[in-house]
Amino acid sequence: MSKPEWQKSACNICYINCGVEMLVEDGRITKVRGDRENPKSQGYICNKAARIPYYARHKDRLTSPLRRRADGGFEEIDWDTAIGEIAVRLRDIVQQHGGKSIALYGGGGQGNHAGGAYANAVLRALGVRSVFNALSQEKTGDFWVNGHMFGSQTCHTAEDIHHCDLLFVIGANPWIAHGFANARDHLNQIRKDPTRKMIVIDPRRTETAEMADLHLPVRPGADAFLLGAILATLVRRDAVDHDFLERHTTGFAEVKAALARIPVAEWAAAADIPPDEIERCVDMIVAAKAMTVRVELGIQQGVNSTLNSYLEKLLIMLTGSFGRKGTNQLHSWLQPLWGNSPNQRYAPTDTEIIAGLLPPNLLPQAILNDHPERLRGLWIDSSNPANTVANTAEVEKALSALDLCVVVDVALTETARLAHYVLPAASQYEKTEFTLFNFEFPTNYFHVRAAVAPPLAGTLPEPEIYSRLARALGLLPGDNVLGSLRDAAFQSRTEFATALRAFIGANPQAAPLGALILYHTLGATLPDGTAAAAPLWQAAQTCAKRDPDAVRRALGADRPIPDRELGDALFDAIAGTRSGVAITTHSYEDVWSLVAHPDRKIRLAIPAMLDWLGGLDPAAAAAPKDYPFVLAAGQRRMFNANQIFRDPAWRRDDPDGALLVNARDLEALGAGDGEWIAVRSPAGRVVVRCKADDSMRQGQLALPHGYGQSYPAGDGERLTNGPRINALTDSLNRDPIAGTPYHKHVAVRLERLTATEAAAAEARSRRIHGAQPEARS
Ligand SMILES: Nc1nc2c(c(=O)[nH]1)N[C@H]1C(S)=C(S)[C@@H](COP(=O)(O)OP(=O)(O)OC[C@H]3O[C@@H](n4cnc5c(=O)[nH]c(N)nc54)[C@H](O)[C@@H]3O)O[C@H]1N2
Ligand SMILES: Nc1nc2c(c(=O)[nH]1)N[C@H]1C(S)=C(S)[C@@H](COP(=O)(O)OP(=O)(O)OC[C@H]3O[C@@H](n4cnc5c(=O)[nH]c(N)nc54)[C@H](O)[C@@H]3O)O[C@H]1N2
Ligand code: SF4
Ligand SMILES: [Mo]
Repeated sequence: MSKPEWQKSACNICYINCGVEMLVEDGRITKVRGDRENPKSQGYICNKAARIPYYARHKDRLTSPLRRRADGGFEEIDWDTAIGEIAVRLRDIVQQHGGKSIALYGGGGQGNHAGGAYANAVLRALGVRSVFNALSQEKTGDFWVNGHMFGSQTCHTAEDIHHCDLLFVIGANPWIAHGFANARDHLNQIRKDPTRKMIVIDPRRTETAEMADLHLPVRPGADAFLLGAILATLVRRDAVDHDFLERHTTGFAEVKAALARIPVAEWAAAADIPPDEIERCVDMIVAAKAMTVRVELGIQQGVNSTLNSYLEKLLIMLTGSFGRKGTNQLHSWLQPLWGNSPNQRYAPTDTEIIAGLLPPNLLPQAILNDHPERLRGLWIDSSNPANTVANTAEVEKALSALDLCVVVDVALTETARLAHYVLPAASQYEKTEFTLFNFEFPTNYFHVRAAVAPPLAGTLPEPEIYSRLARALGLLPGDNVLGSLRDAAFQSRTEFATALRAFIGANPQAAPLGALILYHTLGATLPDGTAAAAPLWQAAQTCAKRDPDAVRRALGADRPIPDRELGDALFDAIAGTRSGVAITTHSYEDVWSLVAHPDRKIRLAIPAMLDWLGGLDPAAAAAPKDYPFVLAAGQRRMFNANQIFRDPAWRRDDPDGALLVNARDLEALGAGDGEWIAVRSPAGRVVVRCKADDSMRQGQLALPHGYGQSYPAGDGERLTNGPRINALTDSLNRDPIAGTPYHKHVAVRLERLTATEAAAAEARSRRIHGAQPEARS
């Protein structure tokens, strides 16, 4: 027995990645607490972090590569066989159909982006260019708008919530879902301080709305009308920041003309918000000295997603709530998490590629289409699309139609069960990890985590998986070649840089494999076994060149660091610190240097958006008669966390993932609180337990995100825990520009069950939850 030890890491449960310390006993994580030395989260954690041991070890952890047999079952095979066979099949597909017929899906989840760098490297070297990712299930409409307004899709807004005196929350529930660091502390501080206010736009009286000074319970899907009415009122009252607009933007006149045409009373009615509440909202905006706008899925996965993102940005800009203390900002990047791909299209589905990514809503079509470049191979890493992409039945059909589907995951997921090969990864606490979710301004942070426990037997960290694949494909040079680069790395960073330049110059075909080359060379010199962080060396050089003063300020060095050493100094700080480190500290005025348009001016008028706004029809806000309820398919709750936890025992409440429904709606159906009920949409049907909840508007329902995993019950049979919500969603219910799903707006009806079906649902629930949780130590 080794001595129990507290070790530093980060929480992998949501994209805030709070710093944590973990007690590790005999190679197992047994306790988790906040890390006070983490400069971003400063000891903060929420209720979910304590449950990390349920992610780290459970009955569905994979411990051997699996190969699908002809009868549909799996057999365990060794790593060499798996990698060798996969390499041959990948080569075959590339030779017959080209790299375009293969795509990467995922490449990282809430806590892990290290593997994505390696997956991308190998697949790019094979000629693969297409990447599907969860970001295009939520944020690509926002990225599209940012591309137009700021000049690059990688310009991304941050929030200075610390210092705002008005927090304007639209379609987000930070008390539960976070979305910004230390969310509950900030919300509490704002509530307690009479000089600071909060407005919330959300159909539901959420935990966050409860704390607000003004809650606008918008009709589901009618945000564009409400935001349009608010903006039009600002313009009519001439309550815009003319000085800001003049100095920093172009196109206000066109925007003003478009907003002036909005029939405010009619749009307020469409949004179901009384006009005097809109006036009150505008009064609060006008009174604020520094407003920060915070948005999330409520509008990004809501009707008119891309337009909503545009209106949100207009609200920021027209009020001059940008580039000052307490307002919205742009932030720096160590390494952008997504790309900039204006005007690129993806041929098989004729879709716009935004931020270099393809929308999962188009995945089934990309596979099943009769297009010459249709997808035949899919490499899935850190994602469970069989549960998280619209229209489960169609996704399953598409995945099953592939010539080759490989899944890299820590767990036997619903997606893995459809793959030809499943490769078991070490968990995020058994290897080096980091995320590129670094969205802070004025000070931005980066955190490289070292392993706190050894890899579970049979698993490999992603850099090892992709190294073996690259070797089997004949892509990665051998140690005879890499050895001399490694020697140079042990001499000095400067010698390494020179040697690497010479090597890539002589071997240009190795350039796409940069991440792997760095891992096997520079990586060997890094502390605490963090070799997997080596690709960040290049990112650190670029970041230091782009923002030298901000990097110097962040490093706070006691000696002046010359430009030529700054990238290395930044990299050493990142690789050498276990609690995370500040990478850039800007002044507020610096925000203009982060705008990508050469004149640093923000473009307010986007013709496609103004056309969309002008064509909005208030009559469209009503629900169809056959499916009279609007379902928010995918609510964040105290105990859900994407597809990260499989063991149902991790939850402290809401074991069945209940359907939230207003008590009056339930009464009208003649159904009782807690009863099992069916939710039906044109795409499918799920049986759920309903829960009367008067925070819900009448006519709106909510099902949780993050359920629907199958897991062995006490008797060993696999049972599905809670709703697979995407059985109800339709891939066509999506944004016309970004292809992002309108998951917050799924038209459904409710059907009462027969006594037999209800009893079966109840019995199944008992079997799932009656199972003894595994021992955790
Ligand atoms: N507990 C928990 N936290 C999480 C996650 C998790 O799974 N569980 N997942 C993480 C991830 S990946 C993400 S992207 C974020 C998402 O974080 P959020 O977007 O904040 O969370 P949601 O609950 O999905 O949706 C936010 C709100 O949208 C509201 N909404 C529904 N329809 C509409 C509408 O028509 N208009 C408006 N204005 N609002 C509407 C809902 O009532 C809800 O309160 O959460 C992150 N944090
Ligand atoms: N209807 C509906 N659908 C939704 C949403 C919704 O609100 N409603 N939300 C959408 C949103 S915002 C998001 S972000 C997506 C999330 O959906 P996905 O992109 O599918 O991501 P996760 O659910 O986070 O799944 C992460 C996977 O990574 C695996 N994993 C964990 N650690 C590791 C590791 O170290 N290595 C590897 N290789 N794998 C690992 C986990 O086992 C899990 O299978 O879902 C989207 N889908
Ligand atoms: S806010 Fe997110 S990262 Fe922080 S402890 Fe909670 S789940 Fe983990
Ligand atoms: Mo997300």
